[in-house]
Amino acid sequence: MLEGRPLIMNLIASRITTHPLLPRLPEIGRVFQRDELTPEALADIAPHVDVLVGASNLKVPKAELDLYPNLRIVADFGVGYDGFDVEEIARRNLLCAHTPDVLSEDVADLAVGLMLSITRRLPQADAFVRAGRWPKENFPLGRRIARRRIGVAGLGRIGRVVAQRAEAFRMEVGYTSQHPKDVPWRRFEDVKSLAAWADVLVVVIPATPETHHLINAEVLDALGPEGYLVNIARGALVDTAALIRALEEKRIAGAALDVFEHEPEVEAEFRKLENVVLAPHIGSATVETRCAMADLVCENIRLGLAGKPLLTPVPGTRRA
Ligand code: 8YV
Repeated sequence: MLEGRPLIMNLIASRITTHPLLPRLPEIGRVFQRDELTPEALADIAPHVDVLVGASNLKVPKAELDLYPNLRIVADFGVGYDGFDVEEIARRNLLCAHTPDVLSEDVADLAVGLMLSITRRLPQADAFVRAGRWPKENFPLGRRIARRRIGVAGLGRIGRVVAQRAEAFRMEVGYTSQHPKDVPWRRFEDVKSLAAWADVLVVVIPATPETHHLINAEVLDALGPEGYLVNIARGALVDTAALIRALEEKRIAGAALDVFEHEPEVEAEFRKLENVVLAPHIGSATVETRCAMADLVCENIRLGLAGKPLLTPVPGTRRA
């Protein structure tokens, strides 16, 4: 705390002008942009920082936490917290909030959009018309999704919404989850058997050391040459080299990806392939949802600073 106002260190780059959180933070405290500070300025300010703001695509490792000896709250602008050292945050008894639920519908919508984009070849259809090819050529046939099988790998908050949307498309739903759920859909023991059953495999599993490269060559081969992969979770869940090989060798029909192992860098091979649809991690990227996420981040920070229970603490960390 400096001059009576809480001090907020923001790790989200200020160049991201579309970010609705950035103008909101000064309502709560004095904000410093981590990426704009010189090492000397950082050293001066760091001991006074109360709140650290990050996002799911940023890293908050122990070394970052070490900089702020008086830190009280870590706020994540996102539902996923795989970049945050949650164990260390809990060990230090810090408050830690994230933004579940408010983004589930948008992320699920993107899964459906990607599924339709890859099966009906929407990006190629758009390019075909723009290039003036329609009067002279036939556009190749796509594949239907109605009455086909969707495998939701990870029936959590977002996975459930994906499954509900798929039902409206009259798809048959299968899923994996750590524990059986009270849902009318078929549960599979593991992702390989789900992939073998499904026509479209949608990955909605949190990234942890245990789920690293869960979607490997074996799972892709189980999905098979008629099967499509949709990843809206994290790039690290998929063995990228194995996926590129499977796509190049047409051992799966296609992949639609919103997330990448080394994002924002995307492997050059993906850009050359016809049987992929690529998006720049836009699952939650609508005005409405990003504003709801910003509201939730601000509310959690306010509550935490006031010593009141957080609305959405990260599991494994304290609520108040
Ligand atoms: C965001 C996300 O892209 O919530 C998550 O886990 O990956 C996304 O909602 C990200 O947090 C925004 O920077």
